[in-house]
Amino acid sequence: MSKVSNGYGGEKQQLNDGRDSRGETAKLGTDRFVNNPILTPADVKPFREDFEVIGTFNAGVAMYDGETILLSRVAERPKVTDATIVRIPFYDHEAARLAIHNFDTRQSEFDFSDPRGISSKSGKHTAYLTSLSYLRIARSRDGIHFTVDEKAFMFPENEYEAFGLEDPRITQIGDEYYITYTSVSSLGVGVGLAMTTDFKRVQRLGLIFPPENKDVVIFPEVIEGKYYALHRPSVSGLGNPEIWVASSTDLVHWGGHRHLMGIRPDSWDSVRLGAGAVPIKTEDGWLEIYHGSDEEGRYTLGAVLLDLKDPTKIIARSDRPILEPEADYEVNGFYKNVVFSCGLIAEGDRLRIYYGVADTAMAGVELDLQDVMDSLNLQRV
Ligand code: MAN
Repeated sequence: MSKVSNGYGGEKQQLNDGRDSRGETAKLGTDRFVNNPILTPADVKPFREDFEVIGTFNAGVAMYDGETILLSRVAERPKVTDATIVRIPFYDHEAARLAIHNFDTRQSEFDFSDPRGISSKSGKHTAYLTSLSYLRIARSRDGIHFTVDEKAFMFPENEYEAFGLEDPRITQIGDEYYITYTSVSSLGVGVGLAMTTDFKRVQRLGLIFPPENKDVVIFPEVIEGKYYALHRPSVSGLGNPEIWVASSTDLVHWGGHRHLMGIRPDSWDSVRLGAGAVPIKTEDGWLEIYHGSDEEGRYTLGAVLLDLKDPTKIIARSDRPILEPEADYEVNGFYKNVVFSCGLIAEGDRLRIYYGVADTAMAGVELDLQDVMDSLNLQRV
């Protein structure tokens, strides 16, 4: 039996069947923080008075100066009084300011059924997002209670970010923290790279993956002379949204693309996949916590183990999820049934996984590394 929790789980939260995460019938993912959700829209002051915060979720995670940093995706939208109007915020790069488009929902040209975006009825292609996301820091001494910075850390400032910055991952390499983030605009969904050394100032290093791509995580060290990253081209037509791997010698130019892993029919990861947390190094391989979704659009976390010297090789992949939407705050929210991790902290044999819930808030769960390793199917890949 591994070491006991260092307090994040507290008196364990029990779900549904009341099983204890350490009991005989224990299943993964029941050791959620008792304070969940640990960061909610009510904790974040809108960046403008006429806006409201609808989500603070999918945060990148780092330890800096003794603090846990959650670099949260904050989604805001203009307040509305007339329910027939949808107001779309975006960054107008030519005018270098925020602008708002008003849409009358009684108009027939667009489909408003997905709360996340407006699509053209003909092509089912997303035309606008209903909120603007940017990145804001929440800091904590104990990893549970967070204080949100007054101002944004990264706000849209170029044409590739006109519809927002989303779902950051933070990779520490030496004293430098590299941030990959989804860069969204009418030109498509690509991936930007930025770097900080102090979580005060940040330098943008440009778009590293053009549209359509997202869910990029960079490995935290050079492997046999190269940097590696997982990425997720969002193919349309042929192929599926699955996880690929690429390498680089400078973190900016990526090549050597290989398909890493695919969806599995009739499974919890049957429709789309994406890398989640930054991979962690274990004795047995690089452990990656990824997300998969199914036909119902339910997002669940799984694990995959990659070769230490060649992360293009899969050693094992979990058959069953390590965390699935079950708690009320995971099931209900802006976009229902989502657990989505962009970062974790590994402390000895415990993993403190932070994850976005229902595209609304942030939560945390502690898992034994051994339980996650046990969930991997070491025979069949
Ligand atoms: C999907 C969802 C949204 C996100 C857009 C653009 O629709 O993941 O949350 O805003 O893609 O990335």
